[in-house]
Amino acid sequence: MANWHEWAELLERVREENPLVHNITNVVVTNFTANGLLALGASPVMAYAKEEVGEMAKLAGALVLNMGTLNNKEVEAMLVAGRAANEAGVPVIFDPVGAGATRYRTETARRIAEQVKLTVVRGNAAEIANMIGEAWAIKGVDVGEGNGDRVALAKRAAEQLGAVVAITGKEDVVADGQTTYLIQNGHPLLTKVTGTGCLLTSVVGAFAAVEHDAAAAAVAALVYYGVAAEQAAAKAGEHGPGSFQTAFLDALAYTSVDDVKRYGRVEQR
Ligand code: ATP
Ligand code: TZP
Ligand code: MG
Ligand code: MG
Repeated sequence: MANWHEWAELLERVREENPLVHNITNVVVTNFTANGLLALGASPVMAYAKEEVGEMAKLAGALVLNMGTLNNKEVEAMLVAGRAANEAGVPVIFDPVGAGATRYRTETARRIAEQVKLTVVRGNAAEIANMIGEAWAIKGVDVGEGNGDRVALAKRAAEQLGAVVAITGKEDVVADGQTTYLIQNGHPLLTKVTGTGCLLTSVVGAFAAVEHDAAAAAVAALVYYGVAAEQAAAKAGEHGPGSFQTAFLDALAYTSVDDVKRYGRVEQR
């Protein structure tokens, strides 16, 4: 298998290069996302006006599009930014938050995928399934009941979307159409803090900014993030979600390449 231990070293490259990550994200997670990217060692910017997003996307190392609290004005800006990023060769990372929950979200996710060349799509199983025209229950923005084969789903989605697909949950799956990886890090407390999925999508952006191989960037980002969550839970988990959130931001800053190599659980499927 590809040596994911080598990919783990991308964490150091992010910290050295401090890439600018342009986010068009949702109102729930904006501050948490900016702080999480700073803790990692990246440089966040949020910019939404259609008059400036093309210019900003071209300056960035990665563009992150997140549909969490979408409206038509923002969708228009996402399309402008996405096309500009494509022109400049800037990777575009997409989080189809709530795809499948309403027709508007499902249609918008598909429209963005049609009009923008996406590098990585990161979502829960329901969002990814609904984005490619398959059924999977969703409750608002959270994955619903479903016991489909997530590995097979990730592969189909990667083929159909022509992008690396990361499906997260208790176990994470990354597929690039040829190879599939399973990552078994993380902690249930991540489900008790809003925006941990959205921040993860932006963290994938930071890794994709420093590494052209998008599957390597996605695997490295996910394993680092899961290990950081485990470290945070060990320090502050018993106090509950509030203390965990603070400890997690700290862990994003202090988790090292060695920690990722030691505690990472990655398999090829
Ligand atoms: P959802 O809205 O369905 O929770 P999301 O967009 O918040 O989706 P998640 O799938 O929750 O995204 O993924 C965010 C992070 O939380 C990932 O690192 C994932 O591995 C982790 N995670 C989610 N659920 C669990 C769990 N039960 N145990 C361990 N880690 C988890
Ligand atoms: N509602 C719209 S966006 C959002 C909520 C609660 C945040 C979702 O964040 P995540 O990372 O998917 O939990
Ligand atoms: Mg979650
Ligand atoms: Mg989400």
